[in-house]
This record gives sequence, structure tokens and C-alpha cells, in this order.
Amino acid sequence: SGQYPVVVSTWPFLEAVRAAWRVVDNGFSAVDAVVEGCSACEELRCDGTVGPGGSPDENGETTIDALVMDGVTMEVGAVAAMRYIKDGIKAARLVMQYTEHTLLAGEQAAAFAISMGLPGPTNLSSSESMDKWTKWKENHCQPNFWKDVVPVDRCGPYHAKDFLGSSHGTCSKTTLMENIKSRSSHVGRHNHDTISMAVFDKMGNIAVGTSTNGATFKIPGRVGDGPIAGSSAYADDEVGACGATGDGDIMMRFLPCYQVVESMRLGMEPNLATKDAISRIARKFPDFVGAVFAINKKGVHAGACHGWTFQYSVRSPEMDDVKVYTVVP
Ligand code: SD4
Repeated sequence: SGQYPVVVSTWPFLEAVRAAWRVVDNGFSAVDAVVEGCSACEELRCDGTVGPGGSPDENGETTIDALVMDGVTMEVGAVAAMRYIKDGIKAARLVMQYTEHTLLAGEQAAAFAISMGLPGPTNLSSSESMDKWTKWKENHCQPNFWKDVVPVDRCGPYHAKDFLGSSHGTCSKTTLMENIKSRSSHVGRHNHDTISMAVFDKMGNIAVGTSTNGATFKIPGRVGDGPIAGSSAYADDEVGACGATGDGDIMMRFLPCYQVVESMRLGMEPNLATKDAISRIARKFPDFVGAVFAINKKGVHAGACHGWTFQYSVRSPEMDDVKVYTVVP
């Protein structure tokens, strides 16, 4: 039908949307387009928070969270805190396409990706990520994702193998650091962090995908909302699709994209469904920063946000190029 294909993405990731558009416009599948679009962002290192060389964790290492979901078969493939592999979304797709699993994590996700032919192992650090990390260390390794009391200093790096043979590792057990809650300067407001993309192909089939380095100076091992189906993205071809970005640690408790799609299933317009999902989170966490977009089967789209101004991008047949929509809280 006339309104297809459609590509929607978080943020003004124009090249990513164009890359996905070329794929669906040439008649390939929604899954192909989502993978191509998110891959483009990984290669371009969108906002310095997607793909190799982006946001480091407390150990100074860059890792990748990525997800792909086929909204027709409801198959999902995802990788979480994956090390050493540049191609997050392609690794996620391999999980979906070839295995009966949904989510692989960490070093073993990397081993899977390499065994399946993706390039690696690769050092995902860049001079930018190392600079960020060096500054963070110079600033006394300011804990970024800890509650009020931090019982050990965070000037690692800490790797499990380094603790072998010692009863409780090498870190000081007595340091009490005060967390100055510097999070908002790292997450959100200055960083866009995640590409989450939804595509309808010419057949009207739907897919979503996500790729991100997660949160800057996260605790190593942290898995965000990125690889969680229903949180950073969700699609169901009977209803529509949703993508999310923001404080993943909070958002993943609410499965906002599942919420949005289910609300639309019950007849809610995208506009109300996105607002409702965001306000459910904001009622419990008034300081959270985040956003969702949604698109239903009719091609009607909307976004809602909290704590920042959100932009999402759309490309559809009646447009000459990508159009960016701005949403205010
Ligand atoms: C995360 N949701 O890992 C990602 C980060 C993000 O805008 O999207 N920030 O928490």
C-alpha cells in the first residue's frame, strides 16, 4: 500500500535512515533495512555513543548492546555488553537468524560473533574514548552509576582474573566515596546515545533494531535497555513498532516499547500511547531522562519525552528526504 516503506529512527541520524531507506526502497526486507541502518550508525560512530570507539565503561573499555526484532515472526536476536566486536547489530542478527537463543552476553557474545565470521577480536577503544576515560580517572574516577555511598574506589580497571588467588581482590575496601551524581552530564542531555530504528518494508512487514555503547562510565558488565526486547524497541506487525532512548537502567524496568505497542493494540493513537508510556516512568522517577517514538500500521507516528528535548527521523514515500520531528517534554 501507498504509505510503505517507512523508516523511523531516534535522533537526527540522517545517514542511518537513508541507508535503511535505500534497502527497503529497493525491495529488501524490514530486517535487512534495520540491520543496514543501525550498521551505518555503528560505522559512523553516531554521536560517539554507537559502534566502536564510543563511551567507555569504568575499565575504559567500549562495549556494545544491540538488538534486532522481526515483528512478523516475533524472533529476536541480541547481544549485551559485547566486547571486541564492531558490528553489534550484525552480531544480533546472527543470533536471531541462526540460533534459538535470544540474547548472548559479554566475551562469549564476541566469540560467537567471530565464530560466525564477523571481524574480531578488535580493540573497541579510540583516542576519544581513551581521552574521556583518562579525564574521568583524573577526576578521581567519579562514580557515575552508584547510589549515595560507594564502598570501594572505582580506579580499576577491575577484571575478575586479577582477583584470582586473593580473597577479596586488590581494591581498597574502606574508601567511601561520595557520588556527586554527575550522571546527567554524561547521560542524555549532551549525548544521544542510542539508535533505535523501526522499518516497514514494501510488504508491510515490520522490524526494529537498536545499537548503543550503553551508558558512559557504566559498571563493567552492565546491560542496559538496548538489548532488551520491549524496552529499547518492540514490533508486532499486527499493531506497529516503538523505539526508545534514554536512561536505560530506569526505562528497562517499565518495558516502555512493549507498553506502547500494547496500548496501540487496544486502540490508542501513537501520540497518546507514547505519552502514557513516558508518564508511567516519570511518575516513579521524576528525574529520569528518556524518550520513545511509535508508528502504527497506518503509518501514523509520534514521540514523547521526559527531561530533554527529543528528535526522531522519518523517511516515507511522500518525502524527498529524511524529515526530523522535534518533541518537547
Ligand atoms: C542505555 N539507553 O544503555 C541507553 C543509552 C541511551 O540516550 O539511549 N541514552 O541506557
